[in-house]
Amino acid sequence: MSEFFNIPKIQYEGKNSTNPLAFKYYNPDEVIGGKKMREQLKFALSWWHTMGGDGTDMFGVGTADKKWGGKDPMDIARNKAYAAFEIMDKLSIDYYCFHDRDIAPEADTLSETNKRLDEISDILKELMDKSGKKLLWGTANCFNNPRYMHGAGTAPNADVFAFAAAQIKKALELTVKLGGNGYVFWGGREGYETLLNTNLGLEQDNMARLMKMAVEYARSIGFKGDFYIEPKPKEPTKHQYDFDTATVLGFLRKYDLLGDFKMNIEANHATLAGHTFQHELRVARENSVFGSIDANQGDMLLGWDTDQFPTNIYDAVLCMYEVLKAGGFTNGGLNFDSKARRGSFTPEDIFHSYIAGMDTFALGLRAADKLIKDGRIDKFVEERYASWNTGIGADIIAGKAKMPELEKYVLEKGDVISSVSSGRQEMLESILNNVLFSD
Ligand code: XUL
Ligand code: CO
Repeated sequence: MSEFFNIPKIQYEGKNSTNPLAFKYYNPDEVIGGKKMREQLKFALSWWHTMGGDGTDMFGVGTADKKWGGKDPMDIARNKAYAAFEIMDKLSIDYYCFHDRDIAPEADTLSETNKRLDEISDILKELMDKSGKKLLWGTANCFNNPRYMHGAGTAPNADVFAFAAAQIKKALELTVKLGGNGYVFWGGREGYETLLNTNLGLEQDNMARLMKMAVEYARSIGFKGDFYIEPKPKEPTKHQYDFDTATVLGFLRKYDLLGDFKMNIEANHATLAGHTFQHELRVARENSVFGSIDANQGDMLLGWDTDQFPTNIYDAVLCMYEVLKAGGFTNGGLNFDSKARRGSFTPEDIFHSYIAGMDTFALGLRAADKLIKDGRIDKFVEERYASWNTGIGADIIAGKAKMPELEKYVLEKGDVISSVSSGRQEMLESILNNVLFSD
């Protein structure tokens, strides 16, 4: 098969290189923090943006040709597969992620749609066997088709729920067939526009029912990986039930789903929820539900889900700090749920975009490893909480000091203001800069 891109395999040339088609920081086989960079970062290509996204927006048609030389929808779907594996090979990306409808277009009936998926997944399997590339996670697109206008698992109509379940069943089979270690639920239209027409309690119960069915079926066909929920507060609906990590944790606890589900944290979704990317990762880590990451970034001045390739170094450093502190990825990885800007429409822009994103996270990993080895920030935090290790703090934790004992303690001690020390935020920010910009 002839090549789709007149671009050589991208090489690591180091930070002094000025070659735009070279990595400056991502050196896949270099060991950082005890593992090869490719294993620490586990980069994945997103099929929807990279292979399908042509720049269409609310104000205009696409600007990029994503037909890949195909003449009809299935021809395009086949070519997408070959082009995707060429991109992954040339960029040293080891994983990919897809929605069912990204890899094969929906036909008039479910059985015909499923046949199309069988055909394309056979091609994917063959390409994977040849290249060693892997599926990070699969998912079902239950938000695009008009039948899902009021939701899928949270639809007011049981027929729509049934259709979503049938679609997800097939997506799970595809994920297992392709050896995926993850399956994502992103609730595209699982939310509401107005409470005036919404039975919020039933909708959430049903969403949990759908997830339980998915777990039961997937485990019965041999799926050993993780299920992920990808929190997002809004867009396309006004309110999405999977608002943020804390909200999803409450949902998982209520419906007893914690054993099977972890979080797929997306940077732009975090900021839409009014949080930093690091906040979402930290909440997930502290609650043992850190799973996978959709890497991208938003634009604070725009305020919607712009899905830009990540270039913000601070965010990448603090993200990789959380990942390393969580013990690294297990089944998860870093999926670029990112798209080149509408004006960056040439095939070469795909490469520039991924190089920008991958180098940003490579720098993030390098700096996060330095930050942990430097130890000043971790030591500061440890010392800040030292009063919990001995004396009254240890007694509170051990359950030995309750309100009467604490009252006695304070009556004897007097005011405690002298125990309070500075938070030293500026000093810590300065240490972060020092670690980042020293050699
Ligand atoms: C949408 C989004 C999705 C999920 C997968 O904002 O992030 O692409 O990642 O359904
Ligand atoms: Co996403």
